[in-house]
Amino acid sequence: MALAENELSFQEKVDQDIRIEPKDWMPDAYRKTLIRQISQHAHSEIVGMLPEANWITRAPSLKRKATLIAKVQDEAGHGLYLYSAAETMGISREEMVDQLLSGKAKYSSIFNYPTITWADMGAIGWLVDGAAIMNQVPLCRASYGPYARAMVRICKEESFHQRQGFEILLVLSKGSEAQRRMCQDAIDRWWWPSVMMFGPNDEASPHTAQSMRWKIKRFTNDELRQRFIDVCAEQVKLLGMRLPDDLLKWNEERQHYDFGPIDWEELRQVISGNGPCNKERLAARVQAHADGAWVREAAMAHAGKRAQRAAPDQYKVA
Ligand code: BYC
Repeated sequence: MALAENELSFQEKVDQDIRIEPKDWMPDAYRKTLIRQISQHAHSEIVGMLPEANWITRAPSLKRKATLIAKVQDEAGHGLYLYSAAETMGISREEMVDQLLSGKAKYSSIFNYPTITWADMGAIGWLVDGAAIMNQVPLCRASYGPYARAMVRICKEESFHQRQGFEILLVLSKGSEAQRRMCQDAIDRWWWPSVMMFGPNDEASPHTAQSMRWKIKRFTNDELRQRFIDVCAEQVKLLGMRLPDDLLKWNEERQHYDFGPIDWEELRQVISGNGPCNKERLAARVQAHADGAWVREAAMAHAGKRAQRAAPDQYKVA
């Protein structure tokens, strides 16, 4: 009975757009859903550094190198805000990292594709960050306070990344024949994986309906995907390029672009570990974690010394 009352008043708060904060009562399933979504998102930011880091040493100019380094650093920051937001729900950072490194936790499918040419840095910025923004701006209004607040800063930085990526493609699109080909090839390879980033279609999505009731999600996967396609179908014209979809066509009646069928089997394969780079990405994270062990140990030793110095005399160890 007490639980039902709690749940009722929780849902009332959500319905009235009153933010839920860490010390407030919340249903266990709400907590679990948020830990799942926020930690998956954090892992995506961390794994998302890998495909781009691949181009830091090969960026075509010092300016491009500096901007790419800054972008990759931003992604690390996003991962840290998100791990912190998830920690407010009672899970530790170590547990989340363990889940990633053991292959138990998911991260976004998109980061299991290879970055083959410099144009891929542009396509990732324009399409992948573009899809991320479309998905994440509504999360700034998510019902859970620490998540929503983390998303505000993340979205500002992602917008900058998106423009930076578009500008890379714009320069290539005005370049030589070979540069134009490279630009189109990157768009061809990144388009469908970006469309899939929004997740399964609404009928096949197990979490959307409940997450909408809890106002974690404000729009469904398909609604956000459609908005993304509508925006990109116009922006690609500015590049003088095309999206690789022969069925893409403005539908006057729907006031949206129609688009071709999505290869859901490809998404399923990539999510279940069989994408082109899944094994490589996980191996790189496992190696990075092992290489960083001495830093964690040094930080713990330093923190221990500081705590001892700050402790009253009677607690000090000789
Ligand atoms: N990849 O019922 P659904 C970024 C999973 S951007 C892998 O729709 P939900 C970045 C889903 O987790 C990318 N897995 O679930 C950008 C669930 O599995 P579990 C990260 C996916 O949670 C640029 C199952 O499929 N952004 O980081 O309601 C540069 C059923 O799906 C994918 C976020 O994470 C996928 N594409 O909706 C650097 C944003 N799609 O958990 C970095 C926050 C679905 O039952 N997250 N799955 O085993 C969200 O908005 C939602 O979690 C999703 C999925 C829309 C992704």
